[in-house]
Order: sequence, then structure tokens, then C-alpha cells
Amino acid sequence: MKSITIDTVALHAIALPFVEPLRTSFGEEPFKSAILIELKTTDGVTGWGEVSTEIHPGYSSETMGTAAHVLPQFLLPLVIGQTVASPTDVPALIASVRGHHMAKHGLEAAVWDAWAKANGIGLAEAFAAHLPEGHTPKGYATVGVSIGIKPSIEATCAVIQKRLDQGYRRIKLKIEPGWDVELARGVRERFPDITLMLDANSAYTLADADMLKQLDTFGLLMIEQPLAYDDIYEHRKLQPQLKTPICLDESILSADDARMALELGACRIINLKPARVGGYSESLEIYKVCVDHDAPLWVGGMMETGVGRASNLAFASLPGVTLPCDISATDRYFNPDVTEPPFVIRPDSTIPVAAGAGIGVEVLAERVHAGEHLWQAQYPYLT
Ligand code: OSB
Ligand code: MG
Repeated sequence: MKSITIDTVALHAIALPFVEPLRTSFGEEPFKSAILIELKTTDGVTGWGEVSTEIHPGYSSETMGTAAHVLPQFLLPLVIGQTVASPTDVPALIASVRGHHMAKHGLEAAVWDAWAKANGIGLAEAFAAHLPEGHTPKGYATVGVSIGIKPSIEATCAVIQKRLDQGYRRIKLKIEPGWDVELARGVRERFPDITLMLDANSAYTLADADMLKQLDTFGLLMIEQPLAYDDIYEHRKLQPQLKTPICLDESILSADDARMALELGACRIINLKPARVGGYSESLEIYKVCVDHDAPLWVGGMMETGVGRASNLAFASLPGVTLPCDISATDRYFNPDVTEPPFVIRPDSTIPVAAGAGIGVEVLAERVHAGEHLWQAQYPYLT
């Protein structure tokens, strides 16, 4: 395989209007925000990566502002001019910067794309080369859809019906205190057989255990991150009290976290967001931890643009990703997206991985520019 040498890196802070915003227990973002990374090699190959930071530090302590600070000041000087034999070399190059996983992920993702393009292979194949034999990419990912907090159960059921009609066979509902047991009961009455899960985004404490136990009667696939965003210990106390598997999202920042949470019994399922764990190299380590522990794994999302979704979809096509992923079709998020062609859901709740080298989709310069203009018009003071 060919090495690449990183020549230049351009940062594009963008805002895109959402087709349907996602209200969670910590709030709602008015726009999709991201910093798109455009990396050029000395051989003239362009790689794209997405830093999918939000505006408000609600899900993560990282924001558009922190990424706009740490990338040019600290991360880019560590990679520009460097020759990279494998994208898995990137974490060591940038290890002197602590934290800032989303910023690091976007940068590493741009290297994965450029490296895969320089070598004429798709990202799924590039990822699989770091896995044990037999972990051959499937060419598609099985997906579901994440539905935000709505004004009523009726309104929620209407969105669920629309998503089922589009082909989604796994529905995830966001919950918060006061929007939980009655919501689950109402939705289950209307849809007794769907694959249903809930995501609390850290809205509860151990004092809510009795309420959370009531959710066991609704046949849920899992409950995602019920307790504090930085907790493993109290989830360890909660999981044995529930029949419903706990899935950890926010709390898992590394392969070591995933191993600890699974071995302690703090959760039974891992939501792997490559952005949250700092890149695809660490994601591959988490994948191997889950395979070794026979733990179900799925790929979560940050409402990524087509840049981030293309590479997440490639990762989600690996066979150790055993549960439906939060990677929906383009029309669930943006009209238009910054990439072409759009991702389309098939009737069996799968999305094919883009064919072609690297991320496999084209980034349209004029759409990126429009996104930059909207960002500048709305949030000039944040980046
Ligand atoms: O908790 O999974 C989450 C989006 C932003 C922040 C947190 C979360 C989410 C999602 C998005 O649920 C799902 C998607 O990208 O389709
Ligand atoms: Mg989540």
C-alpha cells in the first residue's frame, strides 16, 4: 500500500438547515453544524473528513468553537508535512493533544479518505484490513432512525408511521423525565411489533430506577445512556435491576471504557460513534473489544452530513456491527446535502455503502460554500 504525504488542510465551518430537527433531553440544535476538513496530499489527492461538533456543549463538551480553536492551533501543525503509511498512524501523531475527540476524528477521517483514494480502495476495505480474517464488509449497513421529542404521542406516532413506510425497521425515540413511560406505552399500543428503543441522553439518576424498571414491560431493544454522561459506576448498579439492556453512548470515549463497561456489566450494548471516540482507529479497537466480548455493537450518529455519513456507513458495513445503526437516508436530514449522490433507504432497512474509492461520494464545492455563508451569517462570533 502507498503512503501519503499531507500537504495542505483547509477547514470549512458550515451550517445546513435540518429537514427535521432532533429534540433531545438536552435541547435542540437550530442548524446542522460541522467543520469539513479538506486535506490535500503532495500527490494531489483530496481527502474529506467531518468534525461533527454542535453549537452548544450539550451532548459533548466539544463545540464548533473548540474545534475551530484546537484544529488550526494545535492539531494541524502536527500532521502537515507528515508522511503517513497507514491512517492508523494518525493517533500517535496527535497524541500530545488530550481530548478533542471530535476534532481528531474529523482529521483522521480526512486521512482515511485520502489514503484510501491514493490506494484505489473503498473505506470499508481499508477498515477491514485491520480486523481479524473473516470480517469482510457486507456492502450495506442495516439502519434505523432517531426521532426527537415531539409535542404529543399522536405526533410521535405519525412520524413513526412515516418512517416505517419509508423502510426503517428500527425506531429510536428520545426521552426525558415526564416523556418516557406514557410515551412508550402509547407507542406500543399503536405499534405492538416494531423494534423500538429509547435514548435518554443522560436525563436520569439512580433515584429514577423504579420508573426505569417500568420500561421493562414494553419489549425494548435497549435503553441508551439513562444516567450521567460521564458515568459507568452507577450504570453498573442500574443494569442488574433492569431486564432491558442498557446501551452506553456518551460514557464510552475509548476502547478501554468499552472493555470496562462490558466487563463490569454496566451495559450490554455499545453505541460506537467514531466522532465521540476520536476516530476510526479507536473505533476499530472498540469493534474488536465487542467481538471478543460477544457484545452487540452498532454505529451511532451525530446527524452527519454526507461526508461523515459515508464513512460511518462504510464502518457500519463490517459484520461485527450487529444491530441497526443511526445512519438514516439523506432525505431524513438535509435537502440538499453537501454530497452527491444521496443515500437512499431500501425496503429492508438497509443503505448500500457508496461504491468507489475512499468515502465514495462527491463533495460539491458550491454546497460547501453555501453552508459556509449560512454559518457566517448566523454564527460569525463562534468560530
Ligand atoms: O444521542 O445518539 C445521540 C444526535 C446528536 C447528539 C446525540 C445523539 C444524536 C442522535 C442522532 O441520536 C442520530 C442520527 O445521526 O441519525
Ligand atoms: Mg445517544
